[in-house]
Amino acid sequence: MSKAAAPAIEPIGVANLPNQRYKIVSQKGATFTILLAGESGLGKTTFINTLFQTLLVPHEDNRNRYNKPIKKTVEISIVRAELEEKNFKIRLNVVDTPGFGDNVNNKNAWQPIVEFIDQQHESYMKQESQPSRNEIKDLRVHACLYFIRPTGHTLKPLDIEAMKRIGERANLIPVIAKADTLTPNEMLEFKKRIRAIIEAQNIRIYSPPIEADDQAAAEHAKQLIESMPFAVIGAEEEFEIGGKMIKGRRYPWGFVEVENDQHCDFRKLRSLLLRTNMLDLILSTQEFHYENYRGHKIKGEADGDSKSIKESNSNNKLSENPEFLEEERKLKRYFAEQLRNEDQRFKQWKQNIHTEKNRLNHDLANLQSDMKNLENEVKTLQRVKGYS
Ligand SMILES: Nc1nc2c(ncn2[C@@H]2O[C@H](COP(=O)(O)OP(=O)(O)OP(=O)(O)O)[C@@H](O)[C@H]2O)c(=O)[nH]1
Ligand SMILES: [Mg+2]
Repeated sequence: MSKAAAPAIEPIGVANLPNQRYKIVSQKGATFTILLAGESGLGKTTFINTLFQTLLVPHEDNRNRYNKPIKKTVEISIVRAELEEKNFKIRLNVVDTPGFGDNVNNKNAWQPIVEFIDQQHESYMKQESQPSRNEIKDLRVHACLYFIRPTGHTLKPLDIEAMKRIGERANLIPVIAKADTLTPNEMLEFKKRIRAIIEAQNIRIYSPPIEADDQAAAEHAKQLIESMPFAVIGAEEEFEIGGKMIKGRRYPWGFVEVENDQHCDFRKLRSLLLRTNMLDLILSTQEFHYENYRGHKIKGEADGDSKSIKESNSNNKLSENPEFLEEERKLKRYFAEQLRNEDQRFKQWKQNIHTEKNRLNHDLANLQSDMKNLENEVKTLQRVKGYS
């Protein structure tokens, strides 16, 4: 965790915040937390440095920074800064996470991120129920930027799963990384495909509200919605072009500018995060995602423990699983067959006993008849010998 001072060189627009639609005027300002998620090496750390280059993460030595590769993020790290413009203060937290993709099995790579989001809701809920609530530490995630690899094809199952889970818990903002690696047409097609998947898979993403009574704001919101998922370029280097220092990436075929709307959506995303929608992101986190978590938690506690709820959910899911249903059918068939065999065996046994009984009865009758004959013989002999 590091703390960075904020030497504001040029205003980034937080002074506009009190004019945003919710117009919360607060002496204390606001706390705003952004979390970065997605595969490893997509430029998450670079992006955040690009977004706040002059404000948030000053590099120890810029000359070295540009010569050596950026270090891989290996653990969740939180960078904090205070921004202040025209007396409006923002306590900013940026949560950088290690990208997934290095493991052989990435199945649950999103787990630490989801846990982090839940833990922050949990911690806020606990602090809220304390008698003194002056010093609440709030790290609830207001915006999660999810970085998508610019393949130009489709979303990976891992992305779909991760985005689903994050979208249920926080304001999810999908971002296409390294936009400079796709042509404008490829980018348009890729965006269309991603939007279709997001809709088909019911992934909940953040959508800027459209203000009916403010036409300019409504127009801007529409533009933002149409641009999603935002295509971004991260670059920490500045080049002198026409006497101006411009942030971008230089290639043998040309120069791509971070802040050029023809090249990428960086400016739109920055506007959404820091100018036009910061307060909406904060309030929707409080009113929707946090309340949702709190509601589930309280309901879970009232119904027993949350584990038993999870278990019953997973049981319900099991009974809908086709593999499980097939297995169940097989077992039923096996038991029915066993029952039929046993029944047959019992009938045969009963039949055998019946036959045996008949045989014994028959033998008994024979013995009785033999006995009768012998008795008669004895009587005849006694008569002959004159005993009677
Ligand atoms: N072409 C291109 N390269 C980029 C862009 N952004 C970052 N990179 C490069 O991609 C590499 C990885 O960038 P990082 O910012 O470390 O990526 P990360 O997502 O933080 O990676 P992890 O920390 O491993 O999760 C670096 O060499 C960057 O210079 C971009 O917009 N376009
Ligand atoms: Mg990183």
